[in-house]
Amino acid sequence: MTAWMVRTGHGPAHPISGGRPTAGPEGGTRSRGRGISRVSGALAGAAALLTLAYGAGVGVAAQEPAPAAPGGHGAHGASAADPSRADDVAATGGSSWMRAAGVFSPPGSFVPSDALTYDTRLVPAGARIEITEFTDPSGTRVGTRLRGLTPGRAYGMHVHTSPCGADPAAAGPHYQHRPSATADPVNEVWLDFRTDEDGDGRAEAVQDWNFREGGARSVIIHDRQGGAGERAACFTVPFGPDGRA
Ligand SMILES: [Cu+2]
Repeated sequence: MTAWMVRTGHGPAHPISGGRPTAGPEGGTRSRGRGISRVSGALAGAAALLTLAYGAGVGVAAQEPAPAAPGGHGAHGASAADPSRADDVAATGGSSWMRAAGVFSPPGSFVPSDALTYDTRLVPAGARIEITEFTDPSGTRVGTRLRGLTPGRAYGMHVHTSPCGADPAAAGPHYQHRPSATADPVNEVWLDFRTDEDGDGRAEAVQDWNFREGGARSVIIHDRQGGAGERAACFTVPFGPDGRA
């Protein structure tokens, strides 16, 4: 709990909670009317783009080889280079959709994986992770689904800055929207979850900002919830404003 809401920087005191900041052209003047209708038009265009992006995402997914069926713990997939990975990326206009899936194994395993477990009591070899990212000009939505972890246990998870390595520290610190600012779920992406009786869990985080290109490259699963904890596992994910890194 020590790192919860810790302020590490010395910038202006933004309110931590309170939802989305009132960004936009309204400023001090209360001019409505035309501005609003222009915004509405833009929103309608964005909605059309979202529809296109979703359609494109389905199309890309349909062309991919089917990922290994969930539930087959311990079984390896059939694809060539990295059997744990099945990424789908679709981008249209200002929005994009990305999915990455992995099967955890310890560093140095015979079959290399982008999903590494450093503590097999908490994240057993063969446990599975899926990360989805949807991004458009209004923000970013990151979701995760996990299978085969310890049943009935609380885990912490965040987006980190660097790809995973054999050393748990390789993934670097938390990704922060405002660098060196507050360590909290508004300025960072927190995906804390609790597993059910089968060891499965899920979480979702919605932000009103987008990742910087190449700035967010992994998720870390921690042994406890909140802003800190031991690094139990890591999954390298190509987060990005356009779903690629
Ligand atoms: Cu973390």
